[in-house]
Amino acid sequence: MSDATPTPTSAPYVPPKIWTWNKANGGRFANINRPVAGATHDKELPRGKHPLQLYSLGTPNGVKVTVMLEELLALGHTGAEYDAWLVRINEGEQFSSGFVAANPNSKIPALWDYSGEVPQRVFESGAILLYLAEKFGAFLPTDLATRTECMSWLFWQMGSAPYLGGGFGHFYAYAPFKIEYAIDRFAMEVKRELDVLNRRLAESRFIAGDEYTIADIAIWPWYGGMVKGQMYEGGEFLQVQEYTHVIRWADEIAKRPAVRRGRMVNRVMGPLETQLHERHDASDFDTRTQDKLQAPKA
Ligand SMILES: N[C@@H](CCC(=O)N[C@@H](CS)C(=O)NCC(=O)O)C(=O)O
Repeated sequence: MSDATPTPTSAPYVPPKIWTWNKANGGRFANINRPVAGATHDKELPRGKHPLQLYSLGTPNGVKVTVMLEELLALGHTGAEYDAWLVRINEGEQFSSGFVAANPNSKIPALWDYSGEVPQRVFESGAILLYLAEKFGAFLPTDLATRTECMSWLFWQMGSAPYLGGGFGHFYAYAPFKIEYAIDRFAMEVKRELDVLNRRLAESRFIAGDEYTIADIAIWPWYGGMVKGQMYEGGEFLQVQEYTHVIRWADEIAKRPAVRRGRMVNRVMGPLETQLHERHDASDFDTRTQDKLQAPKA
């Protein structure tokens, strides 16, 4: 801990009249977090040969999109061929002028689609999934009732995951000191969310019904990872083994070849043979044969 890192004191914190930015707040991402938007430096994004250009990182939000693209390719949609470029968010690459043009919110994932007359940017992982599902007519049910169920769960994920990541994950794993109140609040909420999913998956094979959809693709990297004990080292703390239906669903999805490929793309953590930092062609996976791909944890 540096000298600038605040430590908890017994005196209760009283917010000042006007908030000021404490640049050295000691948090894991203090070096990149800031209270203003916009670019910090001029740099264009690289562009490859395919119409779809993805700028991302292998986090749960990034994995949603690479899984979707690999699933589309597995279905035979050759128009879903893509270049995936790595954005190192811990080095502030999301604040380049090129990235901000793709996503004014400066967060991965961001996509440019150059297939039309006018290039289309898409940001927010849920919006990217929906865009690709509509563009290729896949993983989005066509009957109104199931489509609506799928959309409800997709938006549920977009609203709920920040409690898991920004709330529980941040205060349990990343904050410079443990705050019981914050950990309690978010542990309770995440357990409630896991129970919501567990009850749904007790009655349904996939999230929206019998079909695998973008709702599964959105929820799996977050809550599937959580119940498999792969996030924040918080599995035992949250007793994730209780959510047996979520585990059954997570295991089934993890076995899909497209999911196993998609989770490798832009990944910078874990065993080297599970990382494909950039992806420009299907053959990029060849150096890592299927049997070397990380098997889902049992
Ligand atoms: N709601 C956004 C969240 C994206 C997001 O939080 N991305 C994180 C990585 S998972 C990020 O880019 N963080 C960089 C930063 O906050 O500066 C989405 O689903 O696309």
